[in-house]
Amino acid sequence: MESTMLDTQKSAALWLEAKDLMPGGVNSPVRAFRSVGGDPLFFERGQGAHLWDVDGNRYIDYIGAWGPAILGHAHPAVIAAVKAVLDNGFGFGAPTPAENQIAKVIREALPTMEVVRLVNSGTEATMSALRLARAFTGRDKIVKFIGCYHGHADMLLVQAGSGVATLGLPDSPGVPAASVANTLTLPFNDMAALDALFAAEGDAIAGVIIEPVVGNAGVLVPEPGFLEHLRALTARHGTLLIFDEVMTGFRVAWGGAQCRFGIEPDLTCLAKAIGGGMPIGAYGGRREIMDMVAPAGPMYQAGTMSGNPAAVAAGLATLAELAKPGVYARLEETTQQLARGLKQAADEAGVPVQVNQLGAMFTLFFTETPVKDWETAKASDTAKFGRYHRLMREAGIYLPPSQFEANFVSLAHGPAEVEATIAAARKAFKVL
Ligand code: HOZ
Repeated sequence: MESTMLDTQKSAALWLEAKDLMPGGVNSPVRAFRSVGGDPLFFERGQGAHLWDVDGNRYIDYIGAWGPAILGHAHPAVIAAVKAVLDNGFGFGAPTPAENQIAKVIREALPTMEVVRLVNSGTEATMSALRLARAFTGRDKIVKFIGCYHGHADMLLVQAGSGVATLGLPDSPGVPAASVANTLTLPFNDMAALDALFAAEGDAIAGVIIEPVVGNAGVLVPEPGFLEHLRALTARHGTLLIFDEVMTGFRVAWGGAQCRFGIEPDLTCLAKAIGGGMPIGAYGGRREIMDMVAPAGPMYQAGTMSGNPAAVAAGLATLAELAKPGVYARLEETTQQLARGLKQAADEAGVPVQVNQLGAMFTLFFTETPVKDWETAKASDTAKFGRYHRLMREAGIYLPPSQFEANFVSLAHGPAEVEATIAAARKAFKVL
């Protein structure tokens, strides 16, 4: 392992303590750096595109709180909006005007979400959307794609991406066989497999859930026609199409992946960016489907913290910034420059990589073969990724600690950050 030049003594001491206090020392698995080596850093503060660890080292951040920090950390408008509501109390377990406002903004951006229910996380959103698909269709089977991660509800912990894939875990113990008996899986981007499954079981499938641009296997971009075909097939069989836009919503475009690709899902799940860093989630869709949700209808789903004023205020302030003209063109341009620069630096050093990018998300895979699904993603050289991660960390670039996660770029990343990141990568590629 490369020698550590940064002084990270305070992080090291905290890590020692954390390992005794929390499972694996963390509150979410990939944070433990198991697949990249080295000890996790503890952070004190974030500002714009930067993070500072407890030892005072500064990093350019590409995790972005795993997606929510699309404006950069501690954006003044978001801080001010949250401060403004805190004096009035943290939540009342009752309706507030701000909930109407955020539902209107979401519907304006993603018109397929005619009716919106706020929840507290992406996991809650996907879990509820699938219950709703089952309630609406009266069918039990659901379909997910291999390498997609939709949170940690029992029925979805099957061939999942993100931390499950990073740690190479089998389908999780504690999930009863009965909970996943109706979960069918398919390879992403494989139209023939999709056709075969629907020919055999289409009329028994309640819903298909998909990350329209996958972030949780690293970034996988849908091949032309794949999402269109999925839409047509699900419509023909009366199966609901659920877009998990927890990562892509308000990130790859103002209207998310569905707007970018011109596809109308029946239900959509959101989280991350719509809370600007506060815990939030949402699911929504066609009125006739959402009318099944209690108390409008019989499908039960509830939450004490749902729509809490601080999260909604942070979300509204974030969305107001994202609604400004030119924002998405800027995000795209910055991310493309970064992706191109990293690829060029790797090519110059003779290191085979693939860089998948769409909107403000990208992944650099250490493999010669184009990456289009989980099979091709997992062929990446994860040991090399680990070395790259450590070298970049030493150079002050903080990347997601897994080959199978997306890098998130924010509006606070500019030419200086792009240049510094490519320069660090150029040095890293030379010694890999
Ligand atoms: N599973 C999340 C990323 N895909 C990680 C969340 C976290 O550790 O905060």
